Amino acid sequence: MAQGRVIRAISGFFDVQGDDGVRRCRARGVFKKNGVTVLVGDQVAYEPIGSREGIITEVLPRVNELIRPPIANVDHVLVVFSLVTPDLSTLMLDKTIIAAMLAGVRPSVILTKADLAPADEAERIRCIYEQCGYTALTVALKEGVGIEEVRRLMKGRVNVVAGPSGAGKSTLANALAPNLRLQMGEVSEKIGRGKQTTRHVELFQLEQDTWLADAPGFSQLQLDVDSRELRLHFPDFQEAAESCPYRGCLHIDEEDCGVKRWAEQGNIAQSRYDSYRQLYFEIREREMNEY
Ligand SMILES: Nc1nc2c(ncn2[C@@H]2O[C@H](COP(=O)(O)OP(=O)(O)OP(=O)(O)O)[C@@H](O)[C@H]2O)c(=O)[nH]1
Ligand SMILES: [Mg+2]
Ligand SMILES: [Zn+2]
Repeated sequence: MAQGRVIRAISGFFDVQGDDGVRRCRARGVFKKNGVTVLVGDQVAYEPIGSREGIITEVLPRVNELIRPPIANVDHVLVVFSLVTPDLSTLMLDKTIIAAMLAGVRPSVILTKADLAPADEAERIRCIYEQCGYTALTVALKEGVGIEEVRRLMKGRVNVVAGPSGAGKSTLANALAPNLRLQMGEVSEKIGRGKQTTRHVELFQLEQDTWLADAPGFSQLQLDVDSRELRLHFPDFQEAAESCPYRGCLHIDEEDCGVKRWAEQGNIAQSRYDSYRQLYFEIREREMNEY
């Protein structure tokens, strides 16, 4: 039985890259009945038909799985957000990072359009994420600034971009591999948002062991985490949390909370603490509706 990797999914068909090239495959009929889904990134077993087609007979166990974008078996999420146009939502950025961590995938932060933002502001934001322990880069894609650093980060891994429409995800992929010729879109001046130019997740092999998936942008994301455990996914809170009055402090309404004090003093970025509070209450409300 041949094995390969799903690189593209188009209306019921899956392109599978195996040893002898790419085949357009259908999934075996029983998959639907058994609730088996096939994701881009899946390792699959297939029966070849002729020289260019096949049938997927089995989806091999996944190492991990992201919901936004929908993809399996990635090593690294490039969290791509523009500093301006569209304006940076630190809440969505923080959320996207946490979603990657919850899926067990390492995130790095790529802040695009540095050519359009004040340099000190770009650097201030980059440092917030570096202090969290993530690799964080600012890039100016049209001028080619920062591309080689991103390339080094991706080497030897299966990478996927995640971020809002218009952030520059396809522009980044094109800058890394101009032969891809991916479609790029304008950002609407009127509403300040991207136009959902990329429609499908698609994996490209850049080098022997290096893959990159381009993916549609998204503006909504649900974090699958208990409200009481959300705090553990903010690495920049951990040191301050040691001076909280008790273990398990939620850093919300507690007296003498170390995290709140650090945020007030500027030792934890205000935007990070704001994201935490907002996400805490968002998750809390969902939990209340569940019971
Ligand atoms: N000035 C500047 N423009 C950029 C940069 N990166 C991307 N852009 C522009 O931003 C716009 C949107 O870029 P895309 O690559 O299509 O954005 P995307 O994230 O792929 O968007 P979707 O496919 O809709 O999710 C395009 O007009 C790009 O030329 C950058 O670093 N600087
Ligand atoms: Mg795109
Ligand atoms: Zn606390």
